[in-house]
Amino acid sequence: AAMAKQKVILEVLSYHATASVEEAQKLRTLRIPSNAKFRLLEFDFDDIHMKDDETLSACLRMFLDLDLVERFHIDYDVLCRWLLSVKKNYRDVTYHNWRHAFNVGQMMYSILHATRWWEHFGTIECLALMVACLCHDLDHRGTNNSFQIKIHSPIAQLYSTSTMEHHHFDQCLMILNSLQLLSKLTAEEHSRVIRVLEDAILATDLAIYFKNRVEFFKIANVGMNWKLEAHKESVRGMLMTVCDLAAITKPWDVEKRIADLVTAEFFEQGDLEREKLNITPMDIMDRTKAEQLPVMQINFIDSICMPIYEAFADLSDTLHPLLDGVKQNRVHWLEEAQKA
Ligand code: 5BB
Ligand code: ZN
Repeated sequence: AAMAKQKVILEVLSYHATASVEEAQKLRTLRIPSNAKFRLLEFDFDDIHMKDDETLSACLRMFLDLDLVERFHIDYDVLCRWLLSVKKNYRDVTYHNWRHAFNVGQMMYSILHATRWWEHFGTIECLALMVACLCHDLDHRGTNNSFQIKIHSPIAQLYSTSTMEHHHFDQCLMILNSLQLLSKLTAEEHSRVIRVLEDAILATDLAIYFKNRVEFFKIANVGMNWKLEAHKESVRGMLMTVCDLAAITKPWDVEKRIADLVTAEFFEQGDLEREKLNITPMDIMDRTKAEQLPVMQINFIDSICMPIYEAFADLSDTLHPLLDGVKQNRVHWLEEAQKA
């Protein structure tokens, strides 16, 4: 069984894109604009007007500003090659692509700043969280966990729960190791980063969010004790979900555009299920049920989004704008539902 698993691991990881020397050289010599120029501290940040190069410069700016490069003696050239590789190992799928990962990273950065929680987490955990955000959907195929299981994909043979999330983490480790991004960390620092990183990437499985949120709501209720590792661990996991779902907090035009991408990707999976697997897809993936989407978004907001953004607004006043954004989008989706 161990041998069989080894074989599957090799098969799954064999596809791996690396950056060219020229690309790395170009990125290394780019001037990196300020975070203000990119609006990186804003919760209503939108990447639509940015070129791919600029998303990479923006990542460099975030790592520099969080003092991760100096603190961990990260070689700037290695950091450039690592970012290029991370970007390359996202596929050109409709929603779960590099741009999504980049937006999740920007949201984490803006939250760590606005709340000043970077002081509580410290540089090790901030490094792990930023790497986690940029890597949390690596090699996503535009299909969900249950689809991997239905098609008996090699990844599903490796992991029966949090299937894709385990794979995103494996891909993340592979790229970190192949470029030796963390080579200057002490052994203790290194193992701590990897532990926090694994928890953070696995936390982006909604099933894990549901399992862990009960505990989190209790913490949000009584207030955060930053001296307790259990509290910090809980907040880190929930923060990943907050960043992952943050499209729902954005100005309506941005939210509408991103929801259309989510919808398109869901429908593409539904089409595959109908054509290749001969099954009727669930409603959210069924393009014949497109008129139900606004109602589905309202359910998504009420059952998943509102509770977590409410809890985070309780933890820090600075996060209230995110909750306000969710509430405004709920009004818009209600209007859409009445139109339909
Ligand atoms: C979410 C959980 N899923 C297993 C079943 C469907 N639900 S849902 O009913 O809350 C739902 C969520 C239904 C429709 C949806 O979108 C239709 C456009 C969504 C939805 N999900 N809407 C969004 O705007 C966003 Br963003 C998302 C998240 C999409 C990524 C799915 C993976 C979640 C990882 C945390
Ligand atoms: Zn994601």
